[in-house]
Amino acid sequence: MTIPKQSPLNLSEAVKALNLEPYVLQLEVDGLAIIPPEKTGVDIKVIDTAAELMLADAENITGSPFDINHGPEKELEWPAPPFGLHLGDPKAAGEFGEVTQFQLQSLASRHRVFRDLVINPVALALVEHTMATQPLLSSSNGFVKWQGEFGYGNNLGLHSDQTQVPMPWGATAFNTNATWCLTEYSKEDGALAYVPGSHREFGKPPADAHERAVAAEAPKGSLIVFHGATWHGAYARTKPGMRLTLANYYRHPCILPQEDLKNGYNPEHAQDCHNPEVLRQVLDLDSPTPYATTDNSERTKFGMGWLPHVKGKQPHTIKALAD
Ligand SMILES: O=C(O)CCC(=O)C(=O)O
Ligand SMILES: [Fe+2]
Repeated sequence: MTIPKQSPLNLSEAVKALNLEPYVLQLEVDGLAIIPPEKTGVDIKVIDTAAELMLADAENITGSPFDINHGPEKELEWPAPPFGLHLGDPKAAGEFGEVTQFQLQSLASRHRVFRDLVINPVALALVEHTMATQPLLSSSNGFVKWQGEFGYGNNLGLHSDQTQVPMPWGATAFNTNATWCLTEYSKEDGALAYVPGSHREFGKPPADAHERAVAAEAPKGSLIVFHGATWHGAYARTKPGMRLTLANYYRHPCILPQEDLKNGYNPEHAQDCHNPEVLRQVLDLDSPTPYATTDNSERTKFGMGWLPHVKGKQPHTIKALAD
């Protein structure tokens, strides 16, 4: 039998070299794989540093210090209903109690530690497997969560991340999430909820999908990779302390990014990581599209192809076509 080139059954050299076959199997069967800390190649000190950096960022943004064993030290108020997984239900925040979660965005711009996790070879190899092509980064967000009834409601906020992609979906993921657990990650800690095998249902979760959900429990430092079609949400945190995760969210090249990395990324940051060449590729900084049309002089340099000019002369700057 010849396996088609695009088939996810093809194992890449990276998957083989890193001995990731068991996690590929989990991804294929369950749509989600949990990679334990000793297999990620990331020292636990790096995980602790990432957690500290996230807490410092959380304090910067809210004005309240955060204690990993308790949560925010000051009372927080929310100027607007929080953006969450119960979109379309503005009453939800009130219904599910005091809000005990928010998101930190653009972490790959904030510190080298986050960038190094974006290009972690284990994460990239597994994400690449789900997409059967080289993945690009869509966004890099931190989830900051502490004890409270606030969750995503009875249905656990189950959703697929690639919901905006038109159906029919196939085996190839359009988005894949690689979440780093920066703290212990049990159901009581407020872990991710997911429905094993749901990526093979190729669609949105039905109303009773939560009955089949299980917790993605994992020790601190683990990496959880899941296919964009896998139904997932999260459990509320029922014990004291904080749950911190770094959710690095990747995209197939045919999908738009959530963060405008191409135009917004500081090129100096792209150099400041363990492999600048790979980071530039994953951030898609050097691709010819989308090209800018506002600065005419740039068009001669960065067009889709080369533009000819009169032999021996400098290229003309392209002028506006008509005034
Ligand atoms: O951890 C959570 O609360 C949900 C995470 C989620 O839906 C995501 O990262 O796509
Ligand atoms: Fe999600």
